[in-house]
Amino acid sequence: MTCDPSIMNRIKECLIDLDEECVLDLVEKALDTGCSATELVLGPMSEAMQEIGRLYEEGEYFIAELMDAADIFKKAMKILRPRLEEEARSRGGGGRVRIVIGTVKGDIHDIGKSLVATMLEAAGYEVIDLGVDVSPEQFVEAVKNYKPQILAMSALLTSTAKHMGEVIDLLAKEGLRDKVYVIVGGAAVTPDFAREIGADAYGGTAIDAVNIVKKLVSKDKA
Ligand code: B1M
Repeated sequence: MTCDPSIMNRIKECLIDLDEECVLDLVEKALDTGCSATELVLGPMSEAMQEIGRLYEEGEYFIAELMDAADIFKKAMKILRPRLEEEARSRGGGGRVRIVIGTVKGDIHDIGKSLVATMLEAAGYEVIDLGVDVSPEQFVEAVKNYKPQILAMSALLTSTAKHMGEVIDLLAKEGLRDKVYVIVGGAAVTPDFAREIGADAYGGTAIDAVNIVKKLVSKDKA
């Protein structure tokens, strides 16, 4: 079965229109008719969120609409999560690797970070999710406590992405920088920014994050 592109377009339109019933019905229908959960989340649903962000920038949508959109996205994720996990499991990974993840200080966007956490967990990794608005001190404390192989940070605001660099500096100051790989992502992060702050890798999507972890961990084993 292949996924009908028209159903993907309709999901995007319904999410942009903040029509919850339509999004949830179509997501169920799309799964029943052969769409993969991964392509729905990374395709029409993510594209709709970007468009909603654009409408907000242009003054057509306000915070209330962003919150509604986030609410609908999360409800759709409840339907999609089991399939998303199944699909991530089939891509493989795993094997006693611990990952600490969080959204940086001052930033409460949690949808992308939680999606990355879900995909990593489903791929078989142990994920410790610190949540949102996580300070550099909290990230470093978690590295000390949980001794993860990977520290994953998400940032959606340009004003707060700088805290990722502060976390890396603090890790170095505490003598922990070479004990953990740091991967970064989120709409406010670019590959150049990731290089500038000294991160080990940048992920554009949740799937990238899983692939990066796989690569970093296999480097360790080699
Ligand atoms: Co806000 N917001 N928001 N918002 N919001 C953005 C990010 C914005 C781009 C909208 C816009 O103006 N176009 C803009 C930031 C501008 C900037 O800094 N450049 C913005 C703003 C300005 C704000 C406020 C400041 C608004 C205000 O109060 N005046 C405020 C800030 C609050 C705060 O954090 N302190 C705010 C608030 C909110 C809500 C609370 C209303 C809500 C969030 C609800 C929630 O998360 N629970 C919200 C929303 C919904 C958005 C948009 C519309 C959608 C974000 C989203 O969930 N996308 C967003 C527009 C946009 O991003 N273009 C916007 C879907 C999600 C799947 O994508 O999180 O990017 P994303 O994750 C992707 C990838 O980035 C990647 O994987 C995911 C997909 O595969 N990824 C990683 C993410 N983390 C990763 C980590 C990795 C690897 C990949 O490795 C570790």
